[in-house]
Amino acid sequence: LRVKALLEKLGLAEVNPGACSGPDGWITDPQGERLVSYDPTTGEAIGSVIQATAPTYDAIVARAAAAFAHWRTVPAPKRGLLVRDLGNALREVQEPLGEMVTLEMGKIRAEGIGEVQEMIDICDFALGLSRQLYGLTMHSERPGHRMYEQWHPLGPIGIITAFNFPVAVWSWNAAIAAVCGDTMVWKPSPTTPLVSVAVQRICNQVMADHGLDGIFNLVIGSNDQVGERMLDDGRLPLISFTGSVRVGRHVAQRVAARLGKTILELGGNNGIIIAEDADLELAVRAVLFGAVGTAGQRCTTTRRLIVHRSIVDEFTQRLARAYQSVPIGDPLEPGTLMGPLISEQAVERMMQALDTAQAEGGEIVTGGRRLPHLGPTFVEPTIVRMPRQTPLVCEETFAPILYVMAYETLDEAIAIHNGVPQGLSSAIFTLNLRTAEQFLSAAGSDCGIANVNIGTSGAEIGGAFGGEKDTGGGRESGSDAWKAYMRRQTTTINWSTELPLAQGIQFGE
Ligand code: UN1
Repeated sequence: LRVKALLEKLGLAEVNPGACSGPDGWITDPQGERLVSYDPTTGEAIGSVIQATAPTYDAIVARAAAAFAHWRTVPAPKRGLLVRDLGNALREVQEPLGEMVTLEMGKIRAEGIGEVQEMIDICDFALGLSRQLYGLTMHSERPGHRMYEQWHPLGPIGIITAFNFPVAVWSWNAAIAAVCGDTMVWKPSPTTPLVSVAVQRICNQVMADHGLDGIFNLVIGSNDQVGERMLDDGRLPLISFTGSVRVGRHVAQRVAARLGKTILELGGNNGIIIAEDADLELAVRAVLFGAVGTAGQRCTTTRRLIVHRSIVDEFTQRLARAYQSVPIGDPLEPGTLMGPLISEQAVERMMQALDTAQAEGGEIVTGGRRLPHLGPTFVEPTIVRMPRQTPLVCEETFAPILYVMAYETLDEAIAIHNGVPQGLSSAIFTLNLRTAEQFLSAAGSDCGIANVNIGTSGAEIGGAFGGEKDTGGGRESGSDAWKAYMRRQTTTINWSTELPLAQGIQFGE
């Protein structure tokens, strides 16, 4: 009953048209295959959509390209108003949309609503940004010349998102891209089609209110019919991809083959160093949120703890007690702190990782079991004490497993910390200024995000979000991440009556 009410509030009650956007209505492919969305908590089907086939994909990109021809000429501050109204529309549905994220993805209600808050925040940010797409002015070496750079819209862009932040990651891209003058085509995760339909419906309304269409477009479809075509589609100068390192590598190569641009947000294997002088109370709380929050399914989830040998036993015990009191269950129930994993396969992968961990000398400190009485997607959050950073610890397993390792010197801790292929988020807990600054120095953390006395997850939208190495190098969201969505043009204007050449070259008389 509750589900029905939720679907009705979001206009999803009769979703079957599903597949694609279009302000003049949804396109249903007669040949499209039905995609069912399941509630990971109960395993029940929530609804289904008809997926797009290649011809519909083509039509949607053509629509985005046609809309771009107009949208790029609208002044950026005016483009900001569209995004302002998108943010306001999201405010109105924050609760039901957040609950829908919870229903379809399984993160707890507070985090579902927090995800929509992240969408609202980025719309506010983008509105301000629409008056701040600054280019630099340079002093020309030639008299009577002026030199500057301007930022132009890039084109229709492709956005491919993952299940774990099914709508917020879209919004980081979409809100910024829209004020930058780009139009876009969104391919959501096949696991979370309904929230994307809900968001597209909101976009359609906001576009219609502004007399616009074709700026925000949704295409739900298979990799074969949609995903791969996006990678090869010369009409999309930029593909922003969030997902695994394995798929990200493929995306990077395919898009690079046509000299397209990518923004890659791939895996993380985020570590926290706990120094001997850390505020342990604070650290326990931060690790708990970082490692157990979202059932360990954030890119920024804390997966590794590197603890000073003198406190590792005590800290691990304190943390284990906190783990044992985590309420696990229905993510829509108030009080629940951990919901299900996204699928039974995810549970399977977690159990395999735990077997490997033990084969590599690890000891399970707490957790490690499935919770079949709650359902096949429920597990205990797990702490594994590792003798060292084994090959398994260097991998990202998208589940609530935390590996604990001990260190003696800060140099050793940083070496362990940086000794994995990924480089997204990192943190240190210390009250010592020198220790903190060493961690933040050029010889410290090699990640895109480095925190002191805060955990690895839960970044604000105002900063640039992304990471190095296998994480893919992309930056999204705040700071100057907008530049990736525009093309830079360097301009020199000669207002003199002479034609001096740069570098003092004399050519002819
Ligand atoms: C992700 O897991 O894909 O910093 C993104 C965080 C969130 C975003 C996570 N703001 O944890």
